Amino acid sequence: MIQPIDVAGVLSRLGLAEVNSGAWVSGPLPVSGPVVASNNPGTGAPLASVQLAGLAEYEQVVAAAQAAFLRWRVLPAPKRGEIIRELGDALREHKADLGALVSLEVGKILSEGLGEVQESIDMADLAVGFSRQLYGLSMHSERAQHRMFEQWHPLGLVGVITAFNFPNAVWAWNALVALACGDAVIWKPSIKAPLTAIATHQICAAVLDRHGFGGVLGLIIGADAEVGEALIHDKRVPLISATGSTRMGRHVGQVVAGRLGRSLLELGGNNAIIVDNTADLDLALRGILFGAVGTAGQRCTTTRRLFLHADIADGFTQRLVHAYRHVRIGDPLDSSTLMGPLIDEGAVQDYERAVSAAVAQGGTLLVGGKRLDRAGHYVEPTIIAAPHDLPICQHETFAPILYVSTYTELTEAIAWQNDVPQGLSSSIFTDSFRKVERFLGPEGSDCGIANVNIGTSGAEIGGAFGGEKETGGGREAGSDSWKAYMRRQTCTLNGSSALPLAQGVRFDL
Ligand code: UN1
Repeated sequence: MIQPIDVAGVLSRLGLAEVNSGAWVSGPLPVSGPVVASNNPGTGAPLASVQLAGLAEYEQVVAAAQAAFLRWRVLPAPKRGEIIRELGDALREHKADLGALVSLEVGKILSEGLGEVQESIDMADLAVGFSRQLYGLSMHSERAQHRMFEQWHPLGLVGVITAFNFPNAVWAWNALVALACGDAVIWKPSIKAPLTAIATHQICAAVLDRHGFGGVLGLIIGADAEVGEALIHDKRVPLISATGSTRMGRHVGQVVAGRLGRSLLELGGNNAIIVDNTADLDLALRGILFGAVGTAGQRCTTTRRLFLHADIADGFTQRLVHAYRHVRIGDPLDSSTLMGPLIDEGAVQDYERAVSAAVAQGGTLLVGGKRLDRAGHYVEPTIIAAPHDLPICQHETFAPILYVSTYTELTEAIAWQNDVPQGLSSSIFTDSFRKVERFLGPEGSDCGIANVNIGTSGAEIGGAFGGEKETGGGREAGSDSWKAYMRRQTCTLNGSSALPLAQGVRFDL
């Protein structure tokens, strides 16, 4: 069923004009860069445009953030939390329109567009909780009548670089926690999803403005080579949190390390599912479909590799191929669609190149493999039977391509799953407790995320999110990820009338 969506209504209710500024503090700043359209990847038609910001506007955004930070950092954290609660309410109020905009701008199906905004709302709730739980440890001093403890202070300006595929939630993972921690945030979104960023910024900046803290959120949309480089080189920005490709993250990490800044990197994944011969195969089928086909394969957590136990491999592969043939591809706003388009023509070409390379290297195409002959950037979800060591299986292609191999020993499957440069997400389907234990133990999955009887994608925000190796090592969202956005201070207080030195050192005149 196509549900007619009033695109003009969505855009206008979200405060978007035909041409929008690429630089924002409380409101839009005047800009003079080139005007770039944001296209609906499902049709190729432009939704609205953004006029790009340059270095002069970047300086204005930084200056506003610096000034606002000085006041924001001294507002007690629970009071900051009260304002973040209002941010969550504002996102709730605009969830329907913002979710539709996510679908319109990046092509994910509406239920996922809405789910993404829900993820941001959940982050607001979590950040409100954090605002009362920025706990430091206290230690027993080795010296009499001395007291030691750690406390956490706001860090400063946080640069948040986000990718097109989660144009709303990844900002929220970072920004809402950073705000609870007392930081100011400068957001540089992907140039492929600027409208979602502008809409999100306006909703949230209005709340902060109402409380006199407009400048703590800044938005800068411009060329990577210009404003992106300025941001990562900027010593006034102690933390850069970047989500995107490993290539981008390696550059960001090196530049930020070069100025001894802090970076939080959430980069490429190459996630695998192991389906054991003890698995509930119906569950596995559904988990793989969502993991590999959902979001048209454009999540960093997308399932890209599948290891099937030899006992079940043939029959299960047939079922999977059958299911792939029935995936409804089309308009992401049609409620019966399961898979929308890729983001742009470049992504379709990457998909085509990966399919050809896999076949040239010895893989066998089982289903899919072609772009669809229609407007927009649609491709078929694809399964390729591939020996686990095919060179292409080492790479993340941001598209719905699944490489399938067969194993006989779990040890072998775990070794294969770990034998890639990336280390984000992993999962096993099995009803055997012992196999679960092997998968989750120190000799098991080497990823930041390890799941049992659910797929690799769709993580909840309560756990720390991120991965090892070339995934970059950063952790965002839940657990104690907030610590990345603060500076830690160890304090030793002497309440005695003596001055004993630690480690028994004597230094008497
Ligand atoms: C991403 O693709 O960058 O776990 C993030 C998931 C989502 C987040 C994905 N909650 O799939």
